[in-house]
Amino acid sequence: TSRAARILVTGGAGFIGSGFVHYTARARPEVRVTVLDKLTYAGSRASLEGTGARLVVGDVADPKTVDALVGELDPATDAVVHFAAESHNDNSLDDPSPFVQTNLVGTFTLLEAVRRRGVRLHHVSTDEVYGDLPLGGRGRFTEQTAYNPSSPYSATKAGSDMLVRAWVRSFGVTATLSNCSNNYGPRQHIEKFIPRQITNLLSGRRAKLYGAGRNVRDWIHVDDHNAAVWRILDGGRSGRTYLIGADGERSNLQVLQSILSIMGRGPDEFDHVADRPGHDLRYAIDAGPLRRELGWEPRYADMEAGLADTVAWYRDNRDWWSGVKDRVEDRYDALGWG
Ligand code: NAD
Ligand code: TDX
Repeated sequence: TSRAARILVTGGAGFIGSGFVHYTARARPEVRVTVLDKLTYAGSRASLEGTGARLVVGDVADPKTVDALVGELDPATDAVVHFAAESHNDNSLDDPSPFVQTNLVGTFTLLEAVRRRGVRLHHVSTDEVYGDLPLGGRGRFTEQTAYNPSSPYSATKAGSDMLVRAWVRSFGVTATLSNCSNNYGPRQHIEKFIPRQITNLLSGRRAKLYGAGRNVRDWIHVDDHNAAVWRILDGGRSGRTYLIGADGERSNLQVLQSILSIMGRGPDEFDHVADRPGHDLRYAIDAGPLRRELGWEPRYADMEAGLADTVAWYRDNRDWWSGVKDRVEDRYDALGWG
């Protein structure tokens, strides 16, 4: 009998990576999971509680650590799923340096390890590599859309995607890529839009909307994203890019008003604050090929229900976030926007 497949999950103590580990524990209990995570401000051991995953604290840009962990994997059955990144646009405008180091040098380091060891890689990326779309339009991003990133964050993610594609073509590395729209759900760091507003309201602060709130994001529940990643691991073709999105376009103002309503507040109980410099206007994903070729469908069709679950999670898990709340808000106060 063949032994259970193993996966190495980089960034598995962060928001989406820990969601992936929880999802795997539920849906693929036979898979053995090792997490490689540096436990930056964005990662936490608590996010892996109850999953049975093994956590190795280390840097994806450290070749010795990465080569040893990739070397444990069997090229015939196992894979690396690469979530580790610096992920917050606002932070990248304040100090881009860790973005270049982790997103570019880290992805390079991992690519060299999978190249040496012949192990398959799945690279997790973002729709922000395509830049933004005009407000009010109907166009959507496809795999053919030209890369046009706006921020230091999205530029380093775009560069990491290009490295993966080049390693496939130049060195024959086996790798798939996915570019997903904005995720929401449990265990998202409270610097991000949705959990920031929820925890502001839970801690006696006011919600904060950048500019007029007309910018549009295409929201997807984190479990739908991770179900799609598993579809790609199972059936994706090497060298291909799959766009992941759940037709969840909403303006920031709409999302905020849903949160206010779920939490029993009035629709005007928020502050307009200074806008993010270079703020992308609109993102929208055409996930047709993923649906047709790999048979993926989102389960959280109703964002209101997903948001209500998310509000409940932050209400029930104050210990997970309350210790860092003051620091996150002090940082926003110092930034000059937000
Ligand atoms: P996150 O910031 O919540 O988590 C990132 C994790 O990576 C943290 O646990 C952190 O400790 C770890 N990490 C950072 N630097 C590291 C390093 N040098 N070595 C090892 N670990 C390191 O991010 P997230 O929102 O969960 O995003 C995960 C991935 O998904 C990223 O690649 C991001 O670009 C991508 N993505 C995110 C979204 C979204 O809406 N959040 C959408 C599409 C794609
Ligand atoms: O307090 C806020 N008020 C506000 O109006 C914050 C933190 C954000 N916003 C706005 C900015 C964006 O238009 O909300 C929108 C979402 O902001 P973020 O949560 O910072 O996400 P975004 O910049 O869209 O990027 C996210 O989606 C794509 C993730 O952080 C990225 O990692 C992912 O690649």
